[in-house]
Amino acid sequence: MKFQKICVFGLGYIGLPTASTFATNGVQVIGVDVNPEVVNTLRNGGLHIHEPGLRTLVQAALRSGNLTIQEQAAEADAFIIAVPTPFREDKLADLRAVEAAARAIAPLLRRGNLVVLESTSPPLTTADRVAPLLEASGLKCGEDFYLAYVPERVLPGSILRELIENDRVIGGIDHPSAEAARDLYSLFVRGEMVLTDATTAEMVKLMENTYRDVNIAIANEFAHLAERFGVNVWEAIELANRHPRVNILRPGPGVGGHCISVDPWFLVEAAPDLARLIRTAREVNDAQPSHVIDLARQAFGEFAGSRVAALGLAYKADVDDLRESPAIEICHLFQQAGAEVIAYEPYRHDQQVDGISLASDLSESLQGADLLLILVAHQPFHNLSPTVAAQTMRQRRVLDAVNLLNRTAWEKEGFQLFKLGAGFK
Ligand code: SAJ
Repeated sequence: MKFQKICVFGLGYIGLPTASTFATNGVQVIGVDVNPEVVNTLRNGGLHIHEPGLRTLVQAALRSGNLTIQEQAAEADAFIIAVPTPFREDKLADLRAVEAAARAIAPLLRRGNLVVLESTSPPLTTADRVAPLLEASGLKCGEDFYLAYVPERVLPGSILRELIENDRVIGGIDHPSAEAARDLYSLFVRGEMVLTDATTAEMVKLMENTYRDVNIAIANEFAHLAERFGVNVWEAIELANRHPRVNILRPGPGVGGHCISVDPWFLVEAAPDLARLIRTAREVNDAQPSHVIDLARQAFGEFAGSRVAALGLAYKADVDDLRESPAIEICHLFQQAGAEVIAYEPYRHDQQVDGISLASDLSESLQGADLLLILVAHQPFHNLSPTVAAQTMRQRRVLDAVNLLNRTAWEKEGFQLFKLGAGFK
């Protein structure tokens, strides 16, 4: 099947790189976003998100004349839905953006078109929620138009490379739909494309992220056990990982982001009676921020009236994404304990984030601090100097939640260094 013009809904971390990559591969792309600020920023040559290499790619796509950005969708050969599927307060999937996109596509749909859902969704969303909305057009799914679920699997921080190189799971509502979607993605994907049905593809996506969540949960639980038994978990993991079939992940301040901290709930929601381990893993990881403040109390006592410098607010190293960030939750917990928190996030230039003051540089956040919290292992923190910190801070106390700091160097400068999963060891 040939695609000359496609329409991509949602210009976020997935939709924008996808739209731009199609455009730089010769396809005419209409990038649609309901947020007028996003549309304006992109049209004016700006970028509303940080991802290595993305600026250059978007500029190339715009310069080629193949990418246009607008608030309204238009007729096309294929439609890709790459909008967010967050969860609500009650942990149920919020499919409103997916449904709104499907409703917007219906009046534009023509015989022979392809519709692809990329957004992570609970099992059966494509068949039971998206197909009926598209069929409001009067066209029949499978007979008049193709429909497929093709999950994105790219790792924030490496999106541009993984978009092209990763294998893709292509789930068709029927086999011709899977083949049509394969034809579309073969325009730029170099990984293998494996065809299956839509519900299997939905399940595969959720399994991938749930698998990672459960593995991080066990790493976090190992950290708790190590803290109790006076063991350094980082050393223990390194030793255990010498086993040829063991690969334990890293404990940390918690699991954030819009994927791994959210997606497993879609399985819990779909089958609460079956997803017991998955729910427990979510609970273990969600409890990490309060574990961090408990550790800080255990190490250094109460915080009322103290000044706390928090390094990193993003959900993981070297991204600017703050969604579901455990670091933000930890800052709030310190504030609730009466501390004044000054955070520094090198990838953001806001003055405040969710009621947390942001320093404009590292030394401003360290100024007069009684405690230094290392919450994210961003590259710019790797060379953090204990000598400078010792001169700037009021008290030499540090809690490292990500095993970033060299104990010997910091202790040499008179710091009390407490590490998650290792204590003062
Ligand atoms: N984390 C740990 N310990 C680890 C690894 C990660 O605590 O050993 C934490 C991170 O700090 C972060 C969270 O987990 O807070 C998630 O980070 P991540 O790098 O594991 O994953 P994401 O959310 O950035 O991207 C994931 C990826 N999924 C898998 O690796 C199975 C990516 O391939 C998906 O495309 C993405 O979710 C998505 O969009 O679903």
